[in-house]
Amino acid sequence: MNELDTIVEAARAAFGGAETPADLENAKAQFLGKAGRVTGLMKGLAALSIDEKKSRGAAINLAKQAIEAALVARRDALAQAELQDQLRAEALDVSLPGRRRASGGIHPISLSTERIEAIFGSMGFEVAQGPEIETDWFNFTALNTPEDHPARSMHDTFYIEGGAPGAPNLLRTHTSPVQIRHAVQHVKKHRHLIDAGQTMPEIRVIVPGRTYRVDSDATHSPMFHQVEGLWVGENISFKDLKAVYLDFIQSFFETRDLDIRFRPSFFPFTEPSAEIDIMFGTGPLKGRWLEVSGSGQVHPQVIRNMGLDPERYIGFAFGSGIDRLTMLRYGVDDLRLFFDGDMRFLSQFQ
Ligand code: 2NL
Repeated sequence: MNELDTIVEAARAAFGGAETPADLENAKAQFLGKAGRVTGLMKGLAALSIDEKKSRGAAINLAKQAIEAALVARRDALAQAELQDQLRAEALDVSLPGRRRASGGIHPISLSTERIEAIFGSMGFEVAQGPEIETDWFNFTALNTPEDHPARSMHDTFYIEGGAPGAPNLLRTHTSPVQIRHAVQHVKKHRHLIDAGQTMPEIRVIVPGRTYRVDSDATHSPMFHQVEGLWVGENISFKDLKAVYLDFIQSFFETRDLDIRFRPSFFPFTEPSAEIDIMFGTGPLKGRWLEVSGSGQVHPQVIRNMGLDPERYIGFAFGSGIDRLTMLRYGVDDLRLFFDGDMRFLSQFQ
């Protein structure tokens, strides 16, 4: 092998051994750079005759072209390899399953509340809302609750700062105050009809919502949910209460095989008053009377506090625990499960 072939072979070997573009450029300098071996051969031409220059020069050029071709080939190969590495590193596995966004759900108490609103809505009841922080007047006095009634004690009610002297504001103990607020607005709106001796549209409203009492065990929570109902007109009686409540409770539990009974009771805001019990004819609760609601004919003083004449207007009211109705409907035995926020429990309602 002549000297030029040896240099070309050496260049090919050096280029082939270069693993990176930088290595390759270093190898190139050894052959084609200013101090490189090919450049050295060119410099040697100066000492030769014209004829020798021609033939030797042509041979060196051929060798140089071969080296340049090897350089370009190796550059391409390294670029290809780099591209392949990059493609491999950035590859997407399109067969992987997507990441799902976890979807929220509706809390069982909210599910019950929505059902209750729909059922009473179908019977022509409006749904009203009001403040959870109440005045002593709307929560107790307007509802005919005497100053010394145990429900008004510090022991039973959460009192908070603010309010009238001697009558601090409080967290509402029932949703009745919202019914008083609603009734007062209703009466104000229809005052001209009432005063003209004409017929006022009936008050027919339910108020679901959060209520608060100082009480905490497996069946009592300091915050609980209540739905109260109120129907006031010129001729609304206990038979209307019985029809409405029976229809409601049978719709709520999705069965007609469900009995209802009224037991005499006492509330300051109704007279007469009654507890409402229900009994299932089938299922796990079959044959047991279960207390689900308080009720009664709205007390004349409460009618007066709404701005109406009790000689002319009469009606009924009831108050039921939404938490308890929900426990019965789903067979839940501990009220606190509703408020612990445990997904293992809550996700069962989705
Ligand atoms: C109970 C008792 C009851 C009422 C609530 C009421 C509301 C107005 C006027 C008269 Cl605006 N009464 N509400 C009446 C009787 C009973 O609830 O222990 N519920 C769980």
